[in-house]
Amino acid sequence: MKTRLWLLAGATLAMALATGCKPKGAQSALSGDAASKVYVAPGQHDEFYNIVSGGFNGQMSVVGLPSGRVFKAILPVFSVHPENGWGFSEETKPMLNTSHGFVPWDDLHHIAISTTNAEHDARWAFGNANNTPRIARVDLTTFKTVEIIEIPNSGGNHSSPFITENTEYVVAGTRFSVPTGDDASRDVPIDTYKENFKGTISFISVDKDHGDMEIAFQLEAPPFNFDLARAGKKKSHGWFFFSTYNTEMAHTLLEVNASQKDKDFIMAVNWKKAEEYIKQGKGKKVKAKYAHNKWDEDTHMATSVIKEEVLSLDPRELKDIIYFIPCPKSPHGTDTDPTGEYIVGSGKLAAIIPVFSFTKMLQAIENQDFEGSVDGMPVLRYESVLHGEVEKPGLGPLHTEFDGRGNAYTSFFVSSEVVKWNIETLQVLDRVPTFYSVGHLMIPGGPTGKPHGKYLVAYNKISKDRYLPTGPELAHTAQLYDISGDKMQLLLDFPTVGEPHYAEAFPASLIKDKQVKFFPLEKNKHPRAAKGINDARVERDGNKVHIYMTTIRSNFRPDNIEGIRVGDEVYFHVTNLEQDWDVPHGFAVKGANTAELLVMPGETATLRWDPDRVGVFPFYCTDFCSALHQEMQGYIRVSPAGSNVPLKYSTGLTE
Ligand code: K7E
Ligand code: CUA
Repeated sequence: MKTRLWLLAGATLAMALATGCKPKGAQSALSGDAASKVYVAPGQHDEFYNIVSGGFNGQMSVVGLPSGRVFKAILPVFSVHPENGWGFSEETKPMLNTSHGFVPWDDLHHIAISTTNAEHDARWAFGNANNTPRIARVDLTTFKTVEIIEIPNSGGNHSSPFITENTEYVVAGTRFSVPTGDDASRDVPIDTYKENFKGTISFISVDKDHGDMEIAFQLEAPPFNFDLARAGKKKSHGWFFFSTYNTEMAHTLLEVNASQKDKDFIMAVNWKKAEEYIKQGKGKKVKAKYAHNKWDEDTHMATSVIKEEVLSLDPRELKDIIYFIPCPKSPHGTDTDPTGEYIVGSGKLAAIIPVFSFTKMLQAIENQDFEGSVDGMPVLRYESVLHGEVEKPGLGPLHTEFDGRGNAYTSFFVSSEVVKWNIETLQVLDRVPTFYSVGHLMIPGGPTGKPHGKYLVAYNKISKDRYLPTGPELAHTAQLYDISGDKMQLLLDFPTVGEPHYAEAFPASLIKDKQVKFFPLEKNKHPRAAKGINDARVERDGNKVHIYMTTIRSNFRPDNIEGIRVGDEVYFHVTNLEQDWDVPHGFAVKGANTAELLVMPGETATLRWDPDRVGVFPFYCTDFCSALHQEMQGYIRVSPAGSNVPLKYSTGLTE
């Protein structure tokens, strides 16, 4: 009977988890002065840049706060983008290379903005690929993805990318444990999970000056699911905290089998200790195949290198790297407060929010106050590490952000609300409904040591009735709250692009005067650049034809091309000669099986075109670049295979 009751309760909870509860009074939550607080007058700029993950669109978007205006709906990262040729041009294809070959899509959940001394410096935005594990780095002076590194020995790169306080490392924890190392390509039965599967945590170093990433080391870990993470900061600098679920180590029907235990763990990692072991030569190199792709802003090209090994540390042998903190129950987010003292666990199925104390954790380690071990790694006693529990906070806690004034804000998926509570006293101070089923929260600077506690954005999973409907799929949604006073106040709903999970925002002043306006032509080292109209030409090399083409308002050179044959591989190498801000030219040719190119001033980009039939094909500029944009066009003539029509090209010579 007990079991049946439990099952029933389980089913109700499961239903609530799946659908969310709908808060009452959906329409009446807005107060009178809200509009003026989000109004940014025409010609004025927003106070914050908000970089938002696109979830299953594999991209990021760039939003202004408080207005909610979208500046860049799509910043391609792990997906192709026909609008500008990302993943279609010859130069960008290597960015999407992996050990599995070209992978033109992924699922991007988390953004990490680079920090120095635990404050945003906003040089780079990092994003994770969940499905085929990768981490990308976006340069925030060009808003372009400049590096992608694949993560080997990982499956479901969800606990990623989270960064240390000086961006020493970006971490990547595997969500799915998998056979790793030499076993990675072994044919093992799934029900040998406990023996053959492993978790891994990758620490990826980031070059202080240029941002270049390398996998510094991987930690082996038990075959749990690693969900989210946060670095320690300030007093807890040198530590990292990972939430885990499925410490039951189930491999099927996790919905039930991974919800058995009363507590899972937050895994505390002493990465400074790991560094010491590496210095002592205690890491071992293991086989691991992964791609490392970099963009070069001088050649305007990406290169992809396949690497073959990583440095691995086994914390079962190397003591004092890993400790487990018991955490109720199937925690999703784990977040560290701005002082670095408090570690908040959000158990999706827990009725309380546990807050752990870093000081107490160190004490418990020192006193060997353990209640057990996992594979020889100590499990600390819950009560010894606990600062306290927030009582009756809500249902289904997911993520916590901080305002820098001693308050925490936790999202509740099931009860669809944001709850504000005091970190010291653990008292609930305020709660507001979200519409509906909130996932991540975002306060500008919220995960850093210096939050700008003025606004909070709730990224909601379901928008239901909030917008005009658009068929079976409705807009995803964000909601902006004013959190500057005692009570939170809803200011604005705005629809979002893709399915946002996490986002980070920082003061616009950090980067707005550092934007690259154009690429200097004299620095263009692209081997097929045409750096002036006199360099424009066409060359044949067997069946390959290279067209060195220039663009400037408002013509292509050359714009008449003849002597191309069916079966040729034609490469349009388009150099944009403009040296001014915001004058891209587009290039599109009829029948191309790829996309257009959108070439920035001073840049060279290449489109491959395989003419499959005889005829004359127009090409044209796609970006309305001047009053004579519509005149920016040309023709390419394709003759039969084997024809002896001579190669000929011109601009304006035949009139
Ligand atoms: Cu959506 Cu961060 Cu993937 Cu929670 S995760 S919501
Ligand atoms: Cu160039 Cu339109």
